[in-house]
Amino acid sequence: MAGHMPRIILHLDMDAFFAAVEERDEPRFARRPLVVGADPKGGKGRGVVSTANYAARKYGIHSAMPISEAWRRAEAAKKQGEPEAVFLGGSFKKYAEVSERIMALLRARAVIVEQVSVDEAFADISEMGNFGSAEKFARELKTEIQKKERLTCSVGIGPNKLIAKIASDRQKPNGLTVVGPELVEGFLAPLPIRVIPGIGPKTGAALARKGITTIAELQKLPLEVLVADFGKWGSDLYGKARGEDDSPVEERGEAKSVGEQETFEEDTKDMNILTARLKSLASEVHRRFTKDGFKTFRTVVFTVRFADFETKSRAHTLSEPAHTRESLEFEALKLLLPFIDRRENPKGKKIRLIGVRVEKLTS
Ligand code: TTP
Ligand code: MG
Repeated sequence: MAGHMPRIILHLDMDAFFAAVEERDEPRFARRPLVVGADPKGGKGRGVVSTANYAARKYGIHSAMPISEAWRRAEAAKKQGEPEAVFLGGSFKKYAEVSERIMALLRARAVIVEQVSVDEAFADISEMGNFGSAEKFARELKTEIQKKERLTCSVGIGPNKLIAKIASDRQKPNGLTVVGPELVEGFLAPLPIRVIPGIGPKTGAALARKGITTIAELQKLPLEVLVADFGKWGSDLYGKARGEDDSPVEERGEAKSVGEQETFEEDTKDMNILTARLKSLASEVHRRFTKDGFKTFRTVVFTVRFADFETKSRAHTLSEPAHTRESLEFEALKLLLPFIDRRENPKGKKIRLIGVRVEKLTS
């Protein structure tokens, strides 16, 4: 089982997401500064910038900035002879569809996925076993997203969600930053404290008054001092400055799926072991599905990771919604079989991990 392995967490964040989708779909915008957001109305517009591509960010334009300010900056740049910016209203429906397809690509490779926003997700990939394999996993994921969606993303990998999240932001755009457990302190030390999620203007200003702007400086503050100043949040800060975070990756909110996975002690292609473990996984998925208040599922997804880490998923959508443990077991078993024979496993590779997930849920 995965219990005693070090955790390996991946964080994926699409680059300049809304703007990148527009650039992709409208070649005439390619390489031009692009601002997605409210109508600027020649500088009189109200509302804000949703996002700007990297060319527009060079003009100082960024998310949440008043659109009138963005307009002013774009005009100033134009006067300097820089390319004229394009302002677009954007289509949230389109971005949501692209987002769904990207999340599906991630879910086809990782069983435990937590989507945190339209363009951002965590995956627990501890079963990769080591950070080298995890890095390869991330490269393949990035390549697939590039190939299928013609979009770039940035990925961070770390021993927990905190480090993975900070890491994905370090080399944007199109970055990949891997921080193994032994590198955590050194990775954090030179960074400004505001990269720590939760340190906003208020905590930032309070720490700045103490002369603290980098995480290295924050690391030097004793626990008692932080608790005296910030209470419970102070002790959280103490841990975060050291890169500590044990929060699990979990599908939350209105879960779109319920899934479980298991890594075997030893790679196997023994049919008896595989069916026994699959049944136990299916029971566990069914237990959580019921506990979380779901009534029916329509899609069953089965994932295998072979001994060489190649990962494949197969899904089956039923013509009618189902709800019993038996039907889940039965469907999962049907999905497993091709991985044991020639159809999906021509080289007869052993299996390292299996996962079962239900989707298209009703509650
Ligand atoms: P982000 O991931 O924060 O930004 P981004 O993807 O545009 O750029 P980056 O390369 O730095 O990751 O947000 C994802 C999308 O969410 C973004 O494209 C537009 C939308 N969004 C808003 O509408 N308003 C906001 O204030 C922010 C931050 C994002
Ligand atoms: Mg993003």
